[in-house]
Amino acid sequence: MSFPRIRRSRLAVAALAALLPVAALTSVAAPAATAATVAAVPTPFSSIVPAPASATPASGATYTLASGAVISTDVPGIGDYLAAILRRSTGYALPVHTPGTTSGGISLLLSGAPASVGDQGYQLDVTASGVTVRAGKAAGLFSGVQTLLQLLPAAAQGATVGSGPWTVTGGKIVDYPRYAYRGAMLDVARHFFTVAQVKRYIDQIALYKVNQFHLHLADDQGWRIAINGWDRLTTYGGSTQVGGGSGGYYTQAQYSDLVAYAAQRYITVIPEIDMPGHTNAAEASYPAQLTCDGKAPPLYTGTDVGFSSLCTSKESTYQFLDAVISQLAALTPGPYLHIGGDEAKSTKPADYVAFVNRVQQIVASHGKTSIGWHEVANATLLPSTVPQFWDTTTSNAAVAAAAKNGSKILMSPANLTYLDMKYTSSTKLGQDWAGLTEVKKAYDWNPGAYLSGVGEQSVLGIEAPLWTETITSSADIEYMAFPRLAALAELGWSPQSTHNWTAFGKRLAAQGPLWKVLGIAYYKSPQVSWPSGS
Ligand code: TNX
Repeated sequence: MSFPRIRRSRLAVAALAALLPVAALTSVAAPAATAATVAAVPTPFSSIVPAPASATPASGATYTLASGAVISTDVPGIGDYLAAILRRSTGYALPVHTPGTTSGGISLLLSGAPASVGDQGYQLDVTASGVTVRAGKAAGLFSGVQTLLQLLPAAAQGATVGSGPWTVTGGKIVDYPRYAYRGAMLDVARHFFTVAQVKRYIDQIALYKVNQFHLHLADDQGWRIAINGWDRLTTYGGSTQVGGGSGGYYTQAQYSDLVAYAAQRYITVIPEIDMPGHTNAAEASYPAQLTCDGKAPPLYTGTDVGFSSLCTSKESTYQFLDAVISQLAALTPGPYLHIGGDEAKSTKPADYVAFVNRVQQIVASHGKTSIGWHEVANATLLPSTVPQFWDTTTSNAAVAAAAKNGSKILMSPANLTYLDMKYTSSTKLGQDWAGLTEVKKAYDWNPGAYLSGVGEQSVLGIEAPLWTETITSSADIEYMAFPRLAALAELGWSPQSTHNWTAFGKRLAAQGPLWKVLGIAYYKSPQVSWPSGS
């Protein structure tokens, strides 16, 4: 088939791919598409990822963004965010105003939403005259904007001006999350990623209403965040990575910039300093304070785990941790600091328990709540401390006891949520110690009924970690994260009643054209019927 007018624009072709029925794209004899054909097939509500709590299309009604449209908003930052995306792709001026001065166009309002949407949900109404998103809080408004963006043609998120029309399915959506915490983790310790690379990933996770971004900032291979008064952590401890490259680190100003960038997308950053194991880089930098024998181990560029431990019996270890934790707390507006705690195979069990008990207190003394990998449940947890379950089993006595004691549990079973697991045995990147994880497997489980003794009410949410022993570029990140991150984001947001692989597979397929437009190097899982051209 031929699209003479737009033949040279890959973005425009991708936009058409998003909108045309699959048959039209696969059949050689299909007639050339016209603007009218395109406009007749706006993205249906059934394509939205994560699936909304409720969505009612109004048959026949659509809204088409006009060149003179105005964005009216109670939250200027969200209006500006949406306008910046749509100005690039539509070429329209899209001025952003406070509400009340105009009608029609796009309205983003902090009034009139039903109470059922809570702090993170929204209501979206699309009529022929305009689009209105209503929410109780700005976070909900931002989620509603993501839904609106998905309902527009994929080219609406493109980097260059497309031809439109920019048409949205009419109807009403009332939507809110199943879990308050929907997270993604990036390991910047095994391989370092620049601020620009991290921002790119933050932009991508925001598309799917992920609202927590966990940064794994220190491990055996590198320390990646500047701590005042402890310069060697970064200048020496941050100077390498897996494979022996030059590593890197964030200044505190760069970290704050990431926190602010995430906050503009209603994403909370959770910094992790892994301890008492996974600490070779710190020990190599400050052996007198942090190792029991005072000797510096060499920097480490391999991928083994479990060989390092802070000296839990030295007071200087806790003075160091107080400096690290107080500075991270001051830089981090969110409530959580992650204290690691996994695979401390070189720490005696009794020392581990005493260490975790004490570190929890240090975190609390700086006004923050601890998250730790689930081994921390072997210590005496504060009820506010959140164990993050990462094992491949479906029962864990210590985690069940923590839940019984009032702790909320964060669910990251490695066999289902680890984005560094290979999809199939022939996946070039990644590991397979927790199994192979195709997208259907990542989707097909129920976080609220998975771990014995940890029911729906005990689940804080779900997180998808991406460990980076084998991951070195944004394309690598994207290949491992997409499409699985979208599946996990849906598990965190959508009601269990929407859970259905067949329907989800279709929703996922509808993301292909968007990922193409955004240049996301996703894995084209054969379990999904991706539209041709996407
Ligand atoms: C286990 S899971 C680890 C990480 C590795 C990961 C690789 C967990 C809390 N620890 O140190 O990077 O496996 O998949």
